[in-house]
Amino acid sequence: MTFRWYGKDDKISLKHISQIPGINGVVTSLMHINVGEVWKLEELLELKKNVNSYNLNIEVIESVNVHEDIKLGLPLKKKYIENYKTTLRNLSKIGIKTVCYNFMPIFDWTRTDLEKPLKDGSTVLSFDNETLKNTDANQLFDIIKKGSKDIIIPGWEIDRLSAIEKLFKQYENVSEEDLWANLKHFLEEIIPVAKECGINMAIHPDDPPFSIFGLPRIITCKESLNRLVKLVDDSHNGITLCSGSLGPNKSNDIPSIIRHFGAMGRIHFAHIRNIKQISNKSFHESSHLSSDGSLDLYEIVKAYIDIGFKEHVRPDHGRMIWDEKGMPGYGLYDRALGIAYLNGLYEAITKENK
Ligand code: CS2
Ligand code: MN
Repeated sequence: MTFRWYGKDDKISLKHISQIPGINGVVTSLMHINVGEVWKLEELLELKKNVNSYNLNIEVIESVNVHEDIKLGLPLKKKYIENYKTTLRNLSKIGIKTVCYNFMPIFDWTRTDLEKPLKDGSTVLSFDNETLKNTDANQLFDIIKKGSKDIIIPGWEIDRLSAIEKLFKQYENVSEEDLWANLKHFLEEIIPVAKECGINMAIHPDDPPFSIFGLPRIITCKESLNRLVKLVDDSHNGITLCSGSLGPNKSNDIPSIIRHFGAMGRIHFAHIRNIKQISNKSFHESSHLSSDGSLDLYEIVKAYIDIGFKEHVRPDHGRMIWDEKGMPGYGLYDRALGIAYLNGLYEAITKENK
């Protein structure tokens, strides 16, 4: 069991994280490195030392982001792929075995509201497709900036905003098939290095799992994940199975997807969280409890236990509760409650099985 920690600037301390029952380590990254640049060994060693001093390990790196030039297949991809390889080699030197990344054009996860109030006064991240239709990318950035109270949210860095018009132009002629070809090229370059370093690469599904603003999005369902694992048919080419990202698409049967890719040994990392489907393409996040959302967390945890899953798990996002102030989706309290619940499901199901 792990917890995402955003480094020194995270309001949540390693001390508090280490007090969550059943925690082994953190999922983290070097937040200040611009996408495409090399992560230096000295900085990684320092990060590791800091985390270790709280009796925690760095279990997973999330994410080493992929430069847009790689996704677009532009000439500079060569340089950025070489940098990516160097970063992987440096990560292996501090003992990292799992690296999460995503291949979403321009935006990482996308929401139309970061503070949607629920009846109980908690707030959650939500996505309303009607709102998105009437919002342009600049307005969306304003929503994110307002909701985040100017805390820099990964995936929503200010430098992305300044480049947004250019990026949209660059993606105008990039089809889904082009994006697949660029992903294949990236994996053909990266996976041999990952293999040599003993690192499992774990792609995070697109969140939400469908196209937004007409941009291609390709990692959205079982079929696309099947295609992904075959692009480079090597066990180091695997998946971050995120229930909350695949969940908004009602035809994604998460437990069956877990069983399918688990049997293939291709799930290298698990994000477990719940969402409430409102209508086709609209949803909001919820507490982890099955009855609060649309996903059955019992069936999800059971599927992981049945496949003998031995990789790392983390709760993903949480609600903001108990007047906590901080990065929307990444507060301490509700994610810690999520862990307690997942621990309970895990203990109950494993004991039942015996
Ligand atoms: C999150 C992502 O949307 C989600 O479910 O887990 O922010 C995730 O961390 C990144 O997309 C991974 O690259
Ligand atoms: Mn996730």
